[in-house]
Order: sequence, then structure tokens, then C-alpha cells
Amino acid sequence: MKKLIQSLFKIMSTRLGFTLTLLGFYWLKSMWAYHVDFSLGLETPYQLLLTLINPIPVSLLFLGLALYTKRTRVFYVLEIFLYLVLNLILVANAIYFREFSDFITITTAMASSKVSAGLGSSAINLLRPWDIVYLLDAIILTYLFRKKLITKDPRPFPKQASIAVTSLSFLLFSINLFLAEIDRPELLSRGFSNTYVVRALGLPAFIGYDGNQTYQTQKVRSEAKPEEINTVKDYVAQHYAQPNPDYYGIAKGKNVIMIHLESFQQFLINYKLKVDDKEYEVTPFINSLYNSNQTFSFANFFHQVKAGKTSDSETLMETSLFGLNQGSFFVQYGGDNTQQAAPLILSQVGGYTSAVFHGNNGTFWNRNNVYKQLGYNYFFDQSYMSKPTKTNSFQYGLNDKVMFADSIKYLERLQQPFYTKFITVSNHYPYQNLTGDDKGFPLAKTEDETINGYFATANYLDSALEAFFNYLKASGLYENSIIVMYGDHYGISNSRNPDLAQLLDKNSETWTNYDNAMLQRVPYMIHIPGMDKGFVSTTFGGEVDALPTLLHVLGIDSSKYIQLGQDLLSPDNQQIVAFRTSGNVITPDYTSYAGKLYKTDTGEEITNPDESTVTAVNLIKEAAKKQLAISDDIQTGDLLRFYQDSGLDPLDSSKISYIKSLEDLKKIEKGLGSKSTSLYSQNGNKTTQSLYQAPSYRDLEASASSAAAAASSQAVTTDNADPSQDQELSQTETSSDTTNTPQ
Ligand code: GP9
Ligand code: MN
Repeated sequence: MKKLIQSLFKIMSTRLGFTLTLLGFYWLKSMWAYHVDFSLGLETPYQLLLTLINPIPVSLLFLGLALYTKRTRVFYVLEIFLYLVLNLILVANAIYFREFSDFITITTAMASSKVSAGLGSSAINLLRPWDIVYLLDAIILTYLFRKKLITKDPRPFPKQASIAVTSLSFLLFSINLFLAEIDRPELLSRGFSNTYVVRALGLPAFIGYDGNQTYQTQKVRSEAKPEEINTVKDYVAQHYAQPNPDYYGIAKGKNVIMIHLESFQQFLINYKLKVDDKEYEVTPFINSLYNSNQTFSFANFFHQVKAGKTSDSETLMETSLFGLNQGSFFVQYGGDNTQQAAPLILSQVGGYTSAVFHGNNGTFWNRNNVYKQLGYNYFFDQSYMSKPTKTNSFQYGLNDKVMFADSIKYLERLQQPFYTKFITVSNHYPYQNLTGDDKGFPLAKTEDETINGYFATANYLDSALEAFFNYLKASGLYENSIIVMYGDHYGISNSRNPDLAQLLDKNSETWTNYDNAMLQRVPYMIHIPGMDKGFVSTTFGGEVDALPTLLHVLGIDSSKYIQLGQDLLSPDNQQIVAFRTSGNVITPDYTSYAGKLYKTDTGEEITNPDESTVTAVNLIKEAAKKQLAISDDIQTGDLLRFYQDSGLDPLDSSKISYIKSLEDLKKIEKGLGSKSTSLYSQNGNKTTQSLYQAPSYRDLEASASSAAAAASSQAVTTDNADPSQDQELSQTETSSDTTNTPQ
């Protein structure tokens, strides 16, 4: 044993040995940080394996640089310096993560106020006794050198061997990148979240990734000139659609509750799933809202997202601007750009308090930074809710019923009027995540497992929504609120649609791109309790049109803001729906999709368009192209920072913190005393949590139209209690399709 230790010290006394010793220490400290300080949300052994590998390649590259030096002193000083840099990054992030649940990016580091909040005077408070671990290496190495157990090596390391070390680090990095792409395709192009990148590629590589991202975005931003906003202003002035006086201000002053219906497509509305000769209404509750005269419902409302999926829909719905042609706007720009989003406008024009509720980790899609830029006062992410377990959650977060239940203790504390957003997740790919009693709804019987599960998770979402509405009614919030619901994007990607065809009474053989285009419709509903002017509108529109529509219903003039959509209730609406993929556009007359042209009402393909058709289609395409180009200029040039005519005060997002939200809300309540308008105060300072009840299993009898359903639904439930469904499925799928993004 003694011999072994002695030979180990001998190795450590060589230059390469010393380099590898530092690498080893760095690896150990990284593992400590990964598991103690960062919440990386590791879900699979594969992801764990990636974290074991990923600290090595870039740190080896870095530390290996010193091997090229000849002089002893230079080698050791440089090596220790490089090692200190790596450690500084690690420890600074470990401490920063405690406050911000995110990693330090170049932009946050440059916005000094944010970093000083995390690492300045309060940094001392963030230190923990076990942080001593980060100093153990220094103690051990100093001891070993002092006692001369290890010594300096005066021999220069051969140049060829140094090159070999550098090459090895590149090779290891390529392997790491390859393995990471298997776990999450398009990791670097779509970004998802900083946590995803660190989890897959390690902290040093994240710095490089972030540096490149920042360089790319800053380049365009710094070249943008204040005059560029003028072209935007002209476009908005020409494109603005006057509100319809019949509906303007119809919901003035009401609370707004946005409900994000994950992956929910329009075809689910009023749809009945046939299984073994019985029919099951998939979303009976949402259907009742859709068909009610208390709801403005839109039958031809299209999602307009691309690779940023959910995050793109949030950008569209709340800012009336598009996401990017590549990657996610939230990830690349959303945390820094000046924005004029719904929460900010409503707070300044209508005195609204705003909050988001979401059962996933707050870093996903960079939300924890972006929501501050949107002006959200509060963000209740998974950290505010139940601890996720195998049965109450899956990889995208807590089940919807749990999310709603856990939100109430915060919702009831918000001052009214409020603008809130609930982001559901249970109806997310792979649609196999329901467990236990929640698995009540029958599975479809196609060749495709993904399609088969889609109806059951949509039904679950429907029942979660019903439970939440029941709570709103019981607590009295319902009468003072409007509830806006929207599907964010498709749930079944185009490559799967031929298998879906049979369930839509279509033929997979004759399935066309027109059918694909029509499946990009998602619901949009504005439910206004007590109002009776509701109807199902057939106006063609998209997510970009939602915000002006909503503002007008709330009686807020949208003409002062830079919004690229048009009020869907306005008679002036032009009904040109631009998809984010250039060239894809839909109007009531024409559908141009994936390079083909169709008549929108019949689906008939136009192969030889006459002159007037060509002219009409070109005009539409130009209009769509223009809308996207204006959006891209605004987003990549951060042009709203130059816009002075909105009447809005600039937002200081560094003043917003999502760390102690409940305490903050209680303080506000206390300060206001009898003037507090929170539901909790109105309820005599008593909680309303017990008013939320969500039975996990909703009897299928109501949704099955066959008389024999009562008996058979029981059988269906047992059939579905298949333990194999609980298995974790891969969170990704690749698609050969170019118009849809892989899920
Ligand atoms: C995750 C959720 C899903 O928090 O919103 O995002 P998506 O994968 O649909 O873009
Ligand atoms: Mn989504």
C-alpha cells in the first residue's frame, strides 16, 4: 500500500501527472457541484453517464495548454492559474445557482446588478458550511508540496505528447457531443435550457456555447440603428385592425386567466374516439366551453411556432411577435430584449398583478429570465409545488391536476385584478405518462403508440381543467375573471399523420399536405362568464393575433404598441396566416404548404394556377413574408428599445425576483390591510385551498355514447392498467419531416 502511494506521488511529481491530478480534483469537485449545488434534473442513467464524462474534455484541453511551456516556473504558475480559472467558474456558478436556479451567462454577468444580487454583498449569506469541499484540493496539494511528498518536475513535456493531449481532448469532446445529441437531438440549435446544456456537455463547454450565442446575438443587436424602428412603425400603422365596437371592453377590469393547453390540436374539439364500437367524447368539458355563448371560440386559429415550440407560442401569444426562424427566441433573446408583453401592458394600463404557474423547472426555455423581461411579477415553478415523484409527474413536470392544486395557495394571495398563466404539461409527447387511476380513458388502436395515448392525456387535461373551473366557481373568482385557453402547437407531428388519418375518417393513402396544414389548427377561446355574445368564429388567424384580440376585449387600445397581429374579432382582419416556415401561408381562399398550393375550402390541389390566382397567391405570400421579416428585425435587433411612443414606463427587470414570492405577496397584503383585494383577504383571511377537488378518475359513462358503455368502461380501465406503460420512454423523437419540428 505504501509502495502504491509512493508511486502515485511519483506520478504526481511529473508534469503530466500533475496536470492529471488537477483534472481529477476538478472532476471530483464538478461531481460535488452537480449533485449538491445544481439541480440538473437527471432522469435517466444515460444522462448520469453524460455528467460523468462531460467535465473532462474541455478542462483537459484547458489544463493541457500549460504542457506546451518549457520553463518549470512558467509551467506550474500557468497550470495553477488555468486550474483556478476553471474552479472560479465552478464555484461562482455553484453559489449563483442557489439564488437564481440557473447558470451565469455572459449577459447576466455583464448586467452587473443581477450578478451583484447573486454574488455581491449577499454572497456571504449564500455560503454553506459544506462549501469547504471546494477548498480541499488546495489544502491537500499545499500539504503534499510542503512535505515534499510531491515535487516539481523540471523536465519539459515533449511537444508531440502535448499535441497528443490536446487532440485527445478534442476527440473526447466530439464523443461527448455525439452522445449528448443522442440524448437530446438539436440540443445546441434549440437550446432548451442552460441546465440541459450543462447536464449534457459540462460547465466549461457551456461557457463556450454561451459565449458563441452571445456573440451572435450581440453582433446584430449592436449594429441595429434607432431609425430602424420607423419601418416597423409604418408597418404597424398600416396593418392595425380597428376593434369591433360590439366587443371592445366587454371584459374590462376582469382578472385574466390564461390556460396553456399543451400540444392540444383543434381536431380534438367535439371529437369522439371510437374504440371497439363505442364512442368516447375526448374533451367534454372543453367542448362545453367551446360551444357556449359565453365564449368567443375560433375554429380556424393556427399555431405559428417553429423550433422553440411552447416558448414560441408564449412569445406569439403575449407579445404579438414571432419566434425565430432558428432556435428559440426565449433562449437566445428573451432574457435580454426589451419587450412590451401582456403582463407589462396590463400592469401599467390596468393595474394588474401578474403570475405564471408551471409544474416544470423554471429554467426550461429560459423562462426564469424571460418572464422578468415580460414583466411577470411572480413565477411559481416546480420549486413552489409538490416534490415530483414517479406517479405525480413525468419528465416535463407535475401532472396538471397537481399543478392546479398546488397553485391555489399562491393564486389566492394575488391582488386583483390579476393576469395569470397556467402552463399545463400532461398532454405532452410521448402521451404515455398517466399512472394509476388517471389512466381512465381508452387508448386508440392505431399502429402508433404516440397517437394511441394522445386522447387519454387530452382527456386528463380536460378533467383537470374542469376541476379548476369548479374551484373558480366555488371560490367566487369565476364571475370576476375571463379565462383564455389556447393550444400551443401540434401534438401529433406531420410524419405521424398518415396513421392518424383513420381516426379522422380519412385515408392514409390519399393524405395530403393540405390535411397536414389543417391539422396545425389549435383552439383559441376567450370565455367570459356572464357574457352572451359568444359564438364560434371562422375567421382565419394565428397566435400572433391573440394579444390585440385580448386587449380589445379588455378595453385596452392596442394601436400604440408594436404588435404584428390583428384583432380576430375586428371586421378589418385580413385573415392571412403566416406560418413560421417561409412560404407556408393560409387564407380562407388559399393554402400554400410544403411547396404545394390548395383551395382552402375544398382541399383541392391547384396545379396549374391561372394568372389571377398567381397574382393573388403572390400577394398573400408577400404579406406573410413581410410580417415575418418585420418580426425578425424587431427580435434580432432588439428594436423595441428604440420605441418611445408606447406610453409605457421602461421595465427594470433586475428588481423582479422569483425567490420568496409567497412572503412578498403576504407583505403586500399586510401593507394594504383592508384595501387588499386578494381572494384570501376577501375570504376573511382564510385559505380557499379545500375548494379545489380533482377526482383522479372521471367516470367514462358521461363521455361514452353507447348504452353498454358503463359496463365496458370498467373493462377498459382494467385493460389499460398495464404496468409497462409506466416505463420511461425516450423524451425525444426524430422526424424526417421538415415542416414540423421533432417533439
Ligand atoms: C416544458 C413545457 C414543454 O416546460 O412547456 O415545452 P415543449 O416541449 O412543448 O416546447
Ligand atoms: Mn408545448
